[in-house]
Amino acid sequence: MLLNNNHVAGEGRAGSTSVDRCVPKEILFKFLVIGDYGVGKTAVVRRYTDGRFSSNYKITIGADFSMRTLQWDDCTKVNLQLWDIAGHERFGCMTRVYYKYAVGAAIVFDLSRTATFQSVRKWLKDLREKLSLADGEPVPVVLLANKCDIPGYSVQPEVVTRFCKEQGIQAWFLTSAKTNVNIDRAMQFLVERALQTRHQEITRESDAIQLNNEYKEENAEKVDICC
Ligand SMILES: Nc1nc2c(ncn2[C@@H]2O[C@H](COP(=O)(O)OP(=O)(O)OP(=O)(O)O)[C@@H](O)[C@H]2O)c(=O)[nH]1
Ligand SMILES: [Mg+2]
Repeated sequence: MLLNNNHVAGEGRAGSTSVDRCVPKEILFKFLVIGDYGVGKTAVVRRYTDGRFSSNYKITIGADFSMRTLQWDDCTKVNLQLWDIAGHERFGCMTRVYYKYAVGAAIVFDLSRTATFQSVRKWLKDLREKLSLADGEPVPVVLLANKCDIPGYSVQPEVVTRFCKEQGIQAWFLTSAKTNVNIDRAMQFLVERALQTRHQEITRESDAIQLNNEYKEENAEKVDICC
């Protein structure tokens, strides 16, 4: 699927008319999908990766992963690896292993079960304790308030917004895996954030290499050649 290019300002595009000048790149992002059992993580991943929904609940054991490839812009292909982590407590001890190398996370809660919103704090804490980016910064997180198709939910939007602000969660979306509401938007947001972070890291690394080279050149001049 070709996503809207407007969403990737500054991400290595050589300009809208200079397709021939861009360097084609293929990026792999590992994203986590976490949250309490039964909130709809598997349903969200399935909706996003193969456009289907099933109302049968089949508990996830350990973790599953699915892929989706996005032709992000003329130069960039993004391969998304979505890790659907079991929400049941008995699998909690394995999360450190599953979190490794992830560069983004979607935390899901079920709007029809308030307790699953209260658990978001616990999932976020677990995530931040066990995972950070190479530079030590926290990974981008998006919050999915799922099952918005079920009427009469009691979690108030302003409460979620305040919570996200307090906790440094970049965005949240009302979603429904069942009726396909905002699943693509939420994942697109996470890809944008991951691309921005990657871009900043590359810029920092190339600055460091340049500084290092300048330092070497400076010192090379100072070396006395004897004999
Ligand atoms: N109405 C409605 N039901 C949903 C939605 N998303 C998931 N469900 C249902 O909720 C139940 C649990 O969904 P799962 O995706 O299996 O939940 P999970 O978070 O993966 O659960 P674990 O694997 O145990 O951690 C299933 O019966 C789904 O059909 C939704 O957006 N709306
Ligand atoms: Mg599951």
